[in-house]
Amino acid sequence: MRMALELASRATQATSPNPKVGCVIVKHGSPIGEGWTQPVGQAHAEVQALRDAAARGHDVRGATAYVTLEPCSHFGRTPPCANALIDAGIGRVVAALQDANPRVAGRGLDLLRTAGISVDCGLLAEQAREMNIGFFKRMETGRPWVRMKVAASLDGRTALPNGNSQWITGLDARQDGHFWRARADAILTGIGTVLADDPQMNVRGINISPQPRKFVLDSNLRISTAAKLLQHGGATVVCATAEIEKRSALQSVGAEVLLLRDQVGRVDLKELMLELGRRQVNELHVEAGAKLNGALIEQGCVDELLVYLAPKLLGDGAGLFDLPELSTLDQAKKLIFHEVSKVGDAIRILARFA
Ligand code: AOF
Ligand code: ZN
Repeated sequence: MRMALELASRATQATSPNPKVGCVIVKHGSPIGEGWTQPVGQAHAEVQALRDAAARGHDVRGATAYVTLEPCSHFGRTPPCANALIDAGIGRVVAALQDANPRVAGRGLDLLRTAGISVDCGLLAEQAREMNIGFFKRMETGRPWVRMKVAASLDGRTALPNGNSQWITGLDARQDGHFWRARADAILTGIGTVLADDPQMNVRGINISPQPRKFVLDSNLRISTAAKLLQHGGATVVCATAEIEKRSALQSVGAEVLLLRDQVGRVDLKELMLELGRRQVNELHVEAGAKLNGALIEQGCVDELLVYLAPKLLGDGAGLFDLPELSTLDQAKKLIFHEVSKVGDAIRILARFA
């Protein structure tokens, strides 16, 4: 199963919104077929592994298939993998965990058992879930897994009091940030960041296709049609205003304008998360300023913080999250440190809301 997980990690971002799955077919203790999920619409991991075994001249009858996700049972963009395994004469299937897709959800394992295949499920389940954490979150809640990236000095400052904020962390941490952007289906930022930094909000230095979709939260449509992040298409401006001239100006440069207004005339953040889920965004990467960061946390929209801390002290200056003032400590937002590591000279913390 560890090998199957390694194979799953070879699947590219082009599989999205499909989960990345790996499959190893083992006979007499040796791997005879290996596969991983192909770009969306193409073969799933199991079919690839069966093809690989055939191409290598192996007979898979009676062999064991280790799969990082329950084999599918439905006719989606491709026919069911469970049937492919049955037809090939596989003797045993070991799956890491059940598929959360309601179209599958145990039916794949049932199909295999009914066909007389011996089935076990649960091996390295946690690792398998982590690999597709966004897919599971979306299937279970209709909303994406939201990862918020921030970079600050050791004393939690993102800028000097005069606003100077360029490159608080070193090159290694910035490159690592692109790795996290690359695994996201979409990147969200706010108009404050766009006006201050004019970011491109794309992935650089890693060869991926397609690029993550870009979303800018801009309640009153203050974004310029010349903003860099609108340049190469794939950007959506999320607003709370119906002003038609501003909207058509943005549309004329290829941007999509999405109106999502709550009762007090602001963008409805929870509704935005549901909309992203409907648009099959599994993982959302947020890079925004303290205001939008704070609002998203306050609305319970954030699952995980990706924090880079540089070994510097800035003293006074802007913080990371604008949150309402608390009066008692038990009101504090609670997280658990999921992973802590060093990236270049920075510390990287992945912290999840408890
Ligand atoms: C598998 N093996 O490698 C993957 C699976 O639209 P389709 O036909 O590509 O099906 C997509 C669904 O199949 C997806 O939502 C998930 O439930 C499952 N993904 N299943 O047996 C795979 N990637
Ligand atoms: Zn399948």
